[in-house]
Amino acid sequence: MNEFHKEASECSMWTEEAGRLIEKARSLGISLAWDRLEKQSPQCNICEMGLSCAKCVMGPCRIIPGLDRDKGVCGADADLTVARNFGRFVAGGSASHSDHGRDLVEVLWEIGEGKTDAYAVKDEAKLFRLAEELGLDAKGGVQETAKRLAERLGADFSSFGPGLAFLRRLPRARLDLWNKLGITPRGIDREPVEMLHRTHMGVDCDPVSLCLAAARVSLSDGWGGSMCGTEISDIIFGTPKPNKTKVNLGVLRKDQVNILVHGHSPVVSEMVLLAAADPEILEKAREAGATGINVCGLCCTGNELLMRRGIPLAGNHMMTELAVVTGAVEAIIADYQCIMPSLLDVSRCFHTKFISTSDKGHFPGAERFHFTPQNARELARQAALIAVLAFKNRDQSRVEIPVEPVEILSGFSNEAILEALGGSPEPLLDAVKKGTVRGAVGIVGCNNPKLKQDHHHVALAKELIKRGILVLVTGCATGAMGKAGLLVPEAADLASPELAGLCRALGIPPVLHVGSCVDNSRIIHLCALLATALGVDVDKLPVAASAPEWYSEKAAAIGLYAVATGVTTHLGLPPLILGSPIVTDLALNGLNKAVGAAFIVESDPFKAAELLDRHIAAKRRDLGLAAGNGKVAA
Ligand code: MSK
Repeated sequence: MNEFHKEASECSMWTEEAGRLIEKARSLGISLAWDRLEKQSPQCNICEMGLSCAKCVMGPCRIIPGLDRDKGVCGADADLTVARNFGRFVAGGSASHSDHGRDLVEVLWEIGEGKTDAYAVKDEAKLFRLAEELGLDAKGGVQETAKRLAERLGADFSSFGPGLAFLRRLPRARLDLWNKLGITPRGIDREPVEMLHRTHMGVDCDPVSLCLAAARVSLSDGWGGSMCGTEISDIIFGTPKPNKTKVNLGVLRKDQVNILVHGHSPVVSEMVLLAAADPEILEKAREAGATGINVCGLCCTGNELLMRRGIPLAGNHMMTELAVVTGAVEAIIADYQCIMPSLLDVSRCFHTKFISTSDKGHFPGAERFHFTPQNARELARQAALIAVLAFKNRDQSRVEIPVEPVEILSGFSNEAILEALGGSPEPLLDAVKKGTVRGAVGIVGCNNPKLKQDHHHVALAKELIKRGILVLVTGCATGAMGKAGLLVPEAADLASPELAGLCRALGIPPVLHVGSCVDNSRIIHLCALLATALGVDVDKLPVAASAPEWYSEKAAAIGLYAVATGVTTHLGLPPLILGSPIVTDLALNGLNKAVGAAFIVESDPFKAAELLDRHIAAKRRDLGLAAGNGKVAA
């Protein structure tokens, strides 16, 4: 055991299930993310500060203020270099979410055109509701309305459309503020492209202007691409309703063909689910010696299936390599985003087949299928058959499934939350006014090998519910909360007496699973609904967001669109901006003056809970509400 591993073990860097499999991987000589992090350490602190620039070949430059290297070759100083880098970082995250949203718009359009028999509209009521909300003619049939809606939302990707359709969901005051600041997003594709242009050498040289443009980019994601992804996924695959399922690696079956769907989009995974239930393929699985086919999820593709179908979630981001190390996985069927390239290497150490399905996501060495709405059914069958054949090569003596699964309750779409509350936001607002619910925090995002695994998510959530603050959870935070037993109604025992009473009356957990990465759009939509019902702007609400273990460009985009929408956001790790006093001050303070919300950076989850509690207490005071019960911040 080397020093890094020793230290990590001593302070329990990993969850119990991870620890056992890390030992197994190490004994097999398999390199995991933690090992690679160690080899990369110490990481370059110039890059960590956001002060390196490789955007042209006069460089690369490293800005080291005070060491006579305070400007790059082009003359960019620390503030400009950091702002340019941050702008591109946010553009990367926004483009990823929005391109995912585009895929859903295109599938809806194919349905509308009658060009696919693999996909159909499952939630017709939501289709018509959304069409009406957006002012479309919804008097035609399902197919015609699907096409109209797809074309309307498709226009939002262009610069020449009528303006982002979902902006009408915002309180007027927020929209006026964005217009005043010049950050109202104009087109879903336009904003990230413009950011790439602005950050080319010799375009936007003002760090503040670049940061405001980054906010506009992120808003094109939250109120554009991501919201399209969420809403259309609901229409095509069904709006989630509360359902019971299970999480952790214990959901893998020793006696069955295990298929893990990984990535973000429900488009492929829903077809895999159908293929796994095909009697012909099930028969082939039995012939191979298995008792059935077990489809489970990883990361946000997992969250999509969990929310809508109750499909078990095998693991979050930092569990993906370890899922293969169980030796029980026949195939990983991957779409895009957050899929570590190392999964190919780990899969090669076992009998696991790695199947890529997106024309955008190439993984050298993978079995490669290019799914389209036309061939999706057939390719999903072929992928399932590959998994079935791989079962014959499984060495059962190498299988180690380290834990028993844990039950969770999932499926809390906004529709489901409002239905549980009687159909309108009023009962939730009443509970907030009375202090039964002191406020709400959305805990979102990833795992990061730099942090003690899952600990920051779980500790923060426990502290918040104890203080009477409802928690909404998305993305990879879900696996952490589920494993800790926070996603079942019984977790009410850990909440303040008032919040516990409400949860027991409604039969819901104090930590509600609301979806995948793109489904953070549900949270900002709910905030807008509550603010409108209360007659205030979003920044006046006793709410906040947190990404305690984030790692990705997408998480930065989510954090920034939350803040720009008026939701103060905690980060467990700082973005790569600390090399710029201007950008750092803007993120932590200046944005408060501009948009009424800012970032809080705090790596200790207990201190973070205290800070978020104080923020919520202040918002309650400003609204003239009593402090509310639970452990109240001074
Ligand atoms: S998958 S962006 S690790 S939440 Fe959405 Fe998880 Fe973060 Fe990827």
